[in-house]
Amino acid sequence: MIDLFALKRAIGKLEEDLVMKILRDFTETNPSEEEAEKAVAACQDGMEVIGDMFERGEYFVGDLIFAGELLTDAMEMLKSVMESKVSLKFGTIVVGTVHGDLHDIGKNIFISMVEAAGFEVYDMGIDQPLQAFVDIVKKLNPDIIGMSGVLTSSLKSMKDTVDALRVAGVRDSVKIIVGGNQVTKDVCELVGADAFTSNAAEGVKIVQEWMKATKRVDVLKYGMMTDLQQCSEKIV
Ligand code: B12
Repeated sequence: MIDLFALKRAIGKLEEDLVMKILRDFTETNPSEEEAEKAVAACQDGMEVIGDMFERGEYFVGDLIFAGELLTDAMEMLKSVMESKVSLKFGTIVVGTVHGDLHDIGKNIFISMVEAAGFEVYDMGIDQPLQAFVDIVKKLNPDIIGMSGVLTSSLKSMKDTVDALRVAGVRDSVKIIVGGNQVTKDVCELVGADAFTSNAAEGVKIVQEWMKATKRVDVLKYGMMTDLQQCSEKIV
């Protein structure tokens, strides 16, 4: 029997050894699908604690980086259980850092969190040209594209990328969320994205809402959603 509160607290406190011990013990008990889903949700809750502490100035960027790595390792351990027993793929999301930008820490944190939330993620990497986004949409037909960028120049790259998707005739086949510390509602509108965020946990909530709207993912699993940063549309 896994102690979900202990798992959430250990993630929140970045206690790597304890997190790994809890999950190792858990996977050795031949857990059920339901238990595995709850373990993923507890990890996600722990990341929200970290996000809150970061916003309050109690954790720093280094802690976020460590948290991203910790969650990646935790998900690796849970994957062995989930791949065989849990069907948690609520949607497919392609995530890349836009052209000219080499920063990927925030992107990787979002990827870890959105994977933990049950999305199938394709990580394009950094400095991705416009055509790479067009090609990947045509190839994978994802539900969602996530674009990351922290440089001022990245905002133009985001807009150029959305324009390229439009010219290629694939813009309307995907939802687009832009992330990074500079994105705002105005930027989102200018870029032509559907939503924006400078908080990975909030980004996860936004994409979950989208999938719930389109694929009827279980609302109760994630609880009540807060006022999300939609760019041009309201969640219904
Ligand atoms: C670390 C860092 C670097 C590292 C990056 C390492 C790496 N692997 O990413 C290195 C050393 C490579 C680097 C290089 C440069 N950097 Co730098 N860098 C930073 C620094 C200190 C931290 C960035 C970071 O990781 N933040 C922490 C993460 C967690 O935050 P985040 O990215 O916003 O991500 C969060 C959210 O935005 C969201 N999110 C992010 N992406 C996405 C995507 C989606 C889809 C979603 C939903 C959410 C989401 O989730 C994350 C968690 O909540 C910032 C300073 C700062 N205050 O940001 C400067 C900063 C971004 N860099 C800057 C500069 C100038 C540069 C250089 C030009 C320096 C130089 N002269 O070479 C180069 C540019 C290289 C390039 N072409 O990209 C400037 C940018 C100024 C500007 N306005 O354009 C900054 C702001 C520093 C400054 N104050 O001057 N940098």
